Amino acid sequence: MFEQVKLAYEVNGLEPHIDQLTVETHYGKHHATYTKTFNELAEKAGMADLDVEELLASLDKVSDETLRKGLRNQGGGYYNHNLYFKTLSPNPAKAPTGKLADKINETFGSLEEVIDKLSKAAAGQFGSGWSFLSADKEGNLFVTASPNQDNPISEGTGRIPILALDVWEHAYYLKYKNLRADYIKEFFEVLDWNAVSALYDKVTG
Ligand code: MN3
Repeated sequence: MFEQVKLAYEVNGLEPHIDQLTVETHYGKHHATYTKTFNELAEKAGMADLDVEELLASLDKVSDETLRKGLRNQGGGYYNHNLYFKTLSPNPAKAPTGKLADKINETFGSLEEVIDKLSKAAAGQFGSGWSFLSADKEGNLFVTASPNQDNPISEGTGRIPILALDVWEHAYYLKYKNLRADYIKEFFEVLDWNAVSALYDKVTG
């Protein structure tokens, strides 16, 4: 059974940056539905016992095309939203620490620069999708964007996302309407870099 991550804050905890109705709808409806449907499909595919990252990395083993697409979309939706909601916080650390802080400076020059790259990737994603900061096992960092519910795992890169910025309209339209760039800016006001740093440490051992 793949569990939807529990929110570590109240549904209004991210106000005013991300509003209560958006969290209620996004987490309580969209994410909940991805979770439910993904569990059904994983069961059907006989993959319910796999780790979710392992499952998303082995979609090419699913021969039924409809099932494979379903797992990619629903499993990606389940996974990406777990990452999104667990790295947001009402009291976020505004900068990374330890190994991640060093690697960001080495790779991008500064925290401001990686935020700018992630923001541009998110703003430039045509239609629904995400931007990600991901890491490989050697600790290298990558900023990318993906359409739909794809991510660096289901795209077969072998990289693990540690930061996920949702730019589907359901993530911002209730408050920000067409102003995606405004939402992107506010996302970073509630992004907890401690959580991202911890994920980086986990990926890189
Ligand atoms: Mn979403």
